[in-house]
Amino acid sequence: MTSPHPAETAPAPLRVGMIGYGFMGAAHSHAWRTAHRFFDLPRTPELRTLAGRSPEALAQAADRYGFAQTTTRWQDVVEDPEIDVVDVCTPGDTHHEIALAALRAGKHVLCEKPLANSVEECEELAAAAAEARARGVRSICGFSYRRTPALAYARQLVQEGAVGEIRQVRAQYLQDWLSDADAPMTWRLQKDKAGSGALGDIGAHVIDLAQWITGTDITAVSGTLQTVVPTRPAAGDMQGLGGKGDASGERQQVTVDDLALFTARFEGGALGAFEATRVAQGRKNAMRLEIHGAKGAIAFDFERMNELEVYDATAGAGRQGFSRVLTTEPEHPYAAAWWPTGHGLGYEHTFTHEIADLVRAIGEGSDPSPSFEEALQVQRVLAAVEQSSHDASRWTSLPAPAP
Ligand code: 4PW
Repeated sequence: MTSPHPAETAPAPLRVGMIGYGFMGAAHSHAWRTAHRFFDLPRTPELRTLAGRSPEALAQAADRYGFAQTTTRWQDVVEDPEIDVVDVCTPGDTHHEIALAALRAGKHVLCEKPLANSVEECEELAAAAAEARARGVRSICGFSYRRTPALAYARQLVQEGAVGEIRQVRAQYLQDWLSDADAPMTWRLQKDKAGSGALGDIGAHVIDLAQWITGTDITAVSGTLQTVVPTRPAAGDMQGLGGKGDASGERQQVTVDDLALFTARFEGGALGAFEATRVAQGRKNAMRLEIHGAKGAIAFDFERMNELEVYDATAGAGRQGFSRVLTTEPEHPYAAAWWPTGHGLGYEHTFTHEIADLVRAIGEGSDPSPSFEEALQVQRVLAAVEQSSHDASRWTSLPAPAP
């Protein structure tokens, strides 16, 4: 018996148009290229068109990432009948316009986080996604950390009741790439482009995770935002997210927060303490969550992303303590698709899992998560923290010390 010709068995292609080719463009295109090689997917992603503003950089990126063609007009991607999915990897100020046009054109949409720069824009996008869903169009917001095996496992444990009734949430996202006062100005430091600073860029991730893992929404917040370094060199050598600005040159105004702190109430009654900072010297990508319940606790730190700490308060006296679970085993979410037992995964795998789940949802006709509605709820929390931070009456001053 002869085996069938590959063309007869290969799943139909899923043609991808991506807008933006920076950090997220690199992460997403790697994921689009890789997902079907490790996960059984109903469609095979095909990198069709890459859109961006600067023709030279665009051509280089398309070549490096493996896109067949380029355009400097994002509208070309949205209007192209040959494109099935539009992947929005641009700064937040463009998400609303692009994602809305893509949904209306009947394209499935993956939009980077935060979904947009205001609650109003997110409301419109959520309504458009709901309307498009009725036409079989799928949408997802890129809160990629949900697909870290340890965090997906944490959600499973919490939802199974392993920590019992949740009493306290501690969520931190700590980075230090803005600690150097001469790190250069970038779009992430401009309110009109990014919407907010540490709050929306990284705080949004832990807000999403805390709500997703606990299965409860935040209902009230009290917060403070601070811009630690108010001006930055206009230009310089970029390295990763930051780098070294030209200190002799002109400085520009930073219009977002570097540091965001807030407390939160969850609908289940739990209290949360949140921290998002890009000036925490020594912390590179310390995205940390601790959830304490009546029966136990879980703790996670992305700097050790293949581990989850689990505490079982019902264990016998003298045997209690956090146990370190290596989430690299076939029993853990996503892990079986990769390496033999004990071999870890990295940052890029979270995106590959996101794409695999999206392609599966498109194939099955189901709705992937986080939906635009869930992303709208995150935006409501961001807006509430910002509003709260403008209210000076929340601070209680202490009497001046006696001389
Ligand atoms: O989404 C986040 C970003 O915008 C990332 O996961 C890390 O922090 C890296 O860049 C910023």
